[in-house]
Amino acid sequence: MKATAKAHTNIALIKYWGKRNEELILPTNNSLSLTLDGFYTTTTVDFQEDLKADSFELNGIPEQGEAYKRVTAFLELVRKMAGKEVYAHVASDNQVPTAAGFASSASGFAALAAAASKAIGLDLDDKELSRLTRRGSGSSSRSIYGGFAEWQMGEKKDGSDSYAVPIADENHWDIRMAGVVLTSEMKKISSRAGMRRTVETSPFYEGWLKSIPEDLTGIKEAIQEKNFIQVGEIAEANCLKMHATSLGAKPPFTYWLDSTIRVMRQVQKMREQGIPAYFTIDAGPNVKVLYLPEHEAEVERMLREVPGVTDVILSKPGPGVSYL
Ligand code: 2P0
Repeated sequence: MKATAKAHTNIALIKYWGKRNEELILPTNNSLSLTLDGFYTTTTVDFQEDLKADSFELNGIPEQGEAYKRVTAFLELVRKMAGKEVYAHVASDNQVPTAAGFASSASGFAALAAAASKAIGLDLDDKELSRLTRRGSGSSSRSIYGGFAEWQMGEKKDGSDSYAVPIADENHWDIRMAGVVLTSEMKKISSRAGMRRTVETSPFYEGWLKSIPEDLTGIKEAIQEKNFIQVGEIAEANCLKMHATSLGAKPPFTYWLDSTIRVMRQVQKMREQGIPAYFTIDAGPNVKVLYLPEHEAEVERMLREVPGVTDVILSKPGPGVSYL
């Protein structure tokens, strides 16, 4: 009863920012992301009849705190699904620079869901796997697929229609993303807490939600047509709207640093110089920049000259979940 799976992280171009059900992790809107090559988690799950409890090792180090709790709570769901009372050794190897603001929970839970479900004898298809991994972390539902994927929020109370679907795989279009590292400090407000406060208190939240359907239609059309400017304009505006909701929260907050704004300005300067590039920012200060391969050298050079930038990590579209 042992299996190993590998999943890559993803970055949302249309953001997930709020839940309608916290326990089932059901979102308030559809989101759409790009899965990235190079940043992934490989996880082995080994269920053994003689174990008295689960154990979790991350990059060779045994984990006991919050990370362990989330893993074991997730394994509990898998056990219930399979109708088996058996514990597991879980070993994860994380090739995700979390300091760069690349979410490791997306690749982490997608790899765990795939390995655990296979090891315990459940034979899940991609849709079922996406629905399961969603319970670990919402954004991981999109990491089941390579390239572009959309997490459909669904309508049902039990979450049975809330899972991701593929939009275009990693071979559809060679679009690039640079992760711009500004700080490796842990953020003060987790994305979970930040989205909760925003949903509960921000008067801008309603406007954010209203604007999503048009962004989704536009970006899906642009992805199919490989219209880079349309993808970039929609993604950048969607990110700014998400961050605007937090400024309206009570108490207000922002994930941005002064250097975050400097990078945003530098991306605008690239466009003024004829280089099509657009930014997106998640629940943290670091910035991701979308660009095309022919502009890679110039984009990297211009990002590295911004004061406060400590590293720039370049990536291509990556594949969906796989078994090793
Ligand atoms: C996203 N983020 O769509 C958005 C944009 C952050 C900003 O998904 O509570 O770690 O585990 O479901 O998936 C981060 O939230 O949250 C996130 P949970 P998750 O990528």
